[in-house]
Amino acid sequence: MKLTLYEVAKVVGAKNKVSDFDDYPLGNIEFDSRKIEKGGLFLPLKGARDGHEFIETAFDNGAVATFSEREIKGHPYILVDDALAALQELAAYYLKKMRVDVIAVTGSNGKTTTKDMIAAILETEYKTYKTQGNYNNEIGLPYTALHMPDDTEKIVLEMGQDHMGDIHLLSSLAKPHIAVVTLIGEAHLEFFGSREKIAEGKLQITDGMDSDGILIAPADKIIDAYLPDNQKVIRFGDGAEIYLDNLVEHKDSLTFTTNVIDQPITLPVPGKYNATNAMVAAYVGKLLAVADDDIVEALANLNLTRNRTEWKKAANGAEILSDVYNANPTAMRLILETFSAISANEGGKKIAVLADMKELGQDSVQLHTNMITSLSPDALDTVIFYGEDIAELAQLASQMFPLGHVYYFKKTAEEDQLEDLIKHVKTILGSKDQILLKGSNSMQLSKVVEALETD
Ligand code: 2GN
Repeated sequence: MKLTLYEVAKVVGAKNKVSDFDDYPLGNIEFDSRKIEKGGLFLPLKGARDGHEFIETAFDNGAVATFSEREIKGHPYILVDDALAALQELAAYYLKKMRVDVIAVTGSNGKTTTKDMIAAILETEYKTYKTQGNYNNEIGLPYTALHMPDDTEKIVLEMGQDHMGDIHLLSSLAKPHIAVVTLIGEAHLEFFGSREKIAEGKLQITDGMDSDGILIAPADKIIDAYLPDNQKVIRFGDGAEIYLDNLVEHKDSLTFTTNVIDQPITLPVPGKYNATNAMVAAYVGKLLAVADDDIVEALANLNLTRNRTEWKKAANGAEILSDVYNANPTAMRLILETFSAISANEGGKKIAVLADMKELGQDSVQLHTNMITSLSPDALDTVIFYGEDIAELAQLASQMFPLGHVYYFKKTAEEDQLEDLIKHVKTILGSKDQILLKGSNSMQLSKVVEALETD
C-alpha cells in the first residue's frame, strides 16, 4: 500500500495528534485480526463482535498501528469517530491518488461473471485489479481499493446492494469512469419490494460519475425513468445499440456474434446470459482500446470464479442461495439476516444449511453459538447444521424450533456425515423451496450445491 501512517491520519481527520506519527509506509489494512501481517494497519469494525476487542491480537500479529474509536494505551493509533467512514474516506482518497481508471459493475445476476470477463479483457493490455470474492459492499469495496497493487491502472469494482442508497455510497466513493448494469432481477429475491425500486437503486451507479462517464445498461424499460441525462448511455439487448445476433449453444461452451466486434466469440461456459455478459465486457474492452484479437482470446480462455454468493437453481426448481466462500461470524450473520428477510414462495419452505466457520481460535464455539440470535423460527422452516464447533448452536436451535425442524450432521477428524446430509437435503427440498448454504470453504458445502444442481 502506497500510504504512510501520517498520510492516513491526515486524510481521515484523526482526532489525536497526527504529528506524533512516523512517516513510514504501511503494510496492508485489515479488519479481520487473523489476516494482519507485519507492518499492517488494523481497522476495528463492528461486525458480529466489536473489532476493538481484537486490537491486541492485531498487534500480536504484527500490526504497526490501528484505527480506534476510543483512546487506547501502549500502541500507535488513529483516533476517529467512525472506523468504517474512515475506511471509506481513505479508499476514495487512494483511488484518486493512484489515478486508477474505475470500472463499476452492478446488477442482480451475473455481475460477478461480467466483472471477471471485463477484468480478463483489460488484463491483456493494462495492469488490472478486481473485486475478490464477494467484497462488493460498503466494507468490501473500499477494502478492495486499498488492496490493489501499487502499479494498478484499471480497477473493476463490483457493487452490491442490500438497501436503497448502497450503490449511491459506493459510486460516490469510487467515482467510476465506466459503469455497467447487468440484469434487473426478480423482486422476490431482493429486498426492495419491486423491480422499479431495484432499478432505481442500481442506477445510482452513475451518482459518482463525471460528465465524461459512460453507462452501459440493459434495454429493459424498467430503467428508463432512472437514466442520467448528463452522461453517455449505451443500451444492450434486442433492438438496442449493442446486441447478439447469432448464438450457438454447445454442452459446455457457446459461440456468438455481436455488432460489438467483427469476429465470432467463443466462451468456455454455456448459458445465453453469459453471451450477453461477454458482449458487454467486449464493449468495455473496445471503449478502453483493447485489440479485437485480445478480447476474443481473453474470453476464449476465461476462468470464472465459482461458488460465490449467488442465487442458483436446483434441478428440482428450488432456489439456492450459495455462499460458501467467506466464513466469519459477521458474514454468517449478514447472510442469515438477508435470507430471513426475503419472502418465501407460495407453498415453499425456507431452509438454512450452516456449517463450521474455521480458524476462529479459542472463542470458536462461542462465536458459533452467538448466531442463535439470527435464527428465527418465524423466518426459517428448517435449519441443518454440519460440523463440529457448530454442534452447540444446533443444540440451542433445537430447543427453539419445532421438533423435527433442526438437524445436525457431524464432521470430525473421525467421522464425516456429508453424504448423509446431502441425502437428507434431497428428501426434504421441495420445488418451491429456498435454501441457503453457508460455511467455511473447507467444509465443502459446494458439494451439496453441486449435488442439488445436478439432480
Ligand atoms: O461479511 S464480510 O465477510 N464482508 C467483508 C467485506 O466484503 C463483504 C463481505 C465482513 C466480515 C464484514 Cl462486512 C464485516 C466484518 Cl467485521 C467481517 C469480519 O471479518 N468479521 C470478523 C469477526 C467478527 N465479528 S472476522 C473475525 C475473526 N475473529 C473472530 C471474530 C471475527 C477471529 C478471532 C478469534 C479469537 C481471537 C481473535 C480473532 C482472540 N484474540 N481470542 N483471544 N484473543
